[in-house]
Amino acid sequence: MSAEYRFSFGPWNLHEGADPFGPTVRPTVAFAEKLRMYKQLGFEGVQFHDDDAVPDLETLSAAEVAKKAAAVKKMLDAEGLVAEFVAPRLWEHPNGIDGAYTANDPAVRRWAIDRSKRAIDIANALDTRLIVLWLAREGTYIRESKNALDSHRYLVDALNEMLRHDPRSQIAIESKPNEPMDHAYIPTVGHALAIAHQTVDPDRVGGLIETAHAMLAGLDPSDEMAFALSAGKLWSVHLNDQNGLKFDQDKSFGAANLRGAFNQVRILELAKYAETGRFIGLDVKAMRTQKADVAHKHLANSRQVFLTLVDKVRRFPNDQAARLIADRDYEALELLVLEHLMGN
Ligand code: 3MF
Ligand code: MG
Repeated sequence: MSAEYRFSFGPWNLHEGADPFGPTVRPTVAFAEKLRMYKQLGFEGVQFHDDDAVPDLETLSAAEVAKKAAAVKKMLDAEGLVAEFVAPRLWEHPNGIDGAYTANDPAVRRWAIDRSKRAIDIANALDTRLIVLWLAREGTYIRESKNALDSHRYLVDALNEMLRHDPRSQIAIESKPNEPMDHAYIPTVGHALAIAHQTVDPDRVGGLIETAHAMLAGLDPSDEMAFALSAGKLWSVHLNDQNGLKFDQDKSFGAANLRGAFNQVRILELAKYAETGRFIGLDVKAMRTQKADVAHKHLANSRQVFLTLVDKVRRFPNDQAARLIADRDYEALELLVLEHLMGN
């Protein structure tokens, strides 16, 4: 019996369809309504930004934040859902305009760490140990605006303060090479794991790999996953897809590169990721053209593609492949893979 995969997504994946060139095209779905949709779509894990869980948390006292987070925990319980992680959303606040942990202004760096500690407290109230750091604006638009040596030291300082704030929390860094910045400081999971080893507790710092982010770095997402898995450090994924080097598209899983999706599922299967109990997160956006009543299909579809590919991996003709590998006949192996994916 193989373990079952557990699926998650963030409430931001049910969205109004705004993009940098046009306004919203769908009404807002209330948070409680979104939670009701999770189970129907086949998901049990909820990924949170700190302010998805507690809106306007900066204007509230610690006691008020705790109270609101406890109320969200009750909502999750009522729907049979669990929180997977909490991520401090530092990039939308005016303080974080030029970076948060790596801002030049020490007062901003202090703010960023204090807010991250609050995110950890919210995670505890939601009964999850996992904190995700997408380091959105930790980078530069122009190199000369920051001292990158200092920036890396600031990142380690911030991680250390978070690790010390709660000795049980685990921090997964979601690497991404660019967007919104020209260059981000932790572009790949290799950078994330290297910085983990400069902290006071390397065992509690790992990675979250997003398909599109790996592709934007010109890397194969399945190899990025394998690197983290080989170190026991793949603590979540944001599966989606990306059609070449352009803006971060967050397309449905497998929609642009089915073979790439197959290889991501293959590596997760080879590593027995399901047995770790970690979630398969989908970070996918509905197309802007999608009408409101069907603006959730990208989530169920991505999950379905994942499960179909699990089946494809499990039914792959491994004996035939082993013979071709022994013969080093990779042209024949390639055809075997393609025919398997095409259904032959
Ligand atoms: C940005 C992302 C983000 C993060 C999310 C959680 C909108 O490219 O992928 O999703 O995953 O903020 O940290
Ligand atoms: Mg993501």
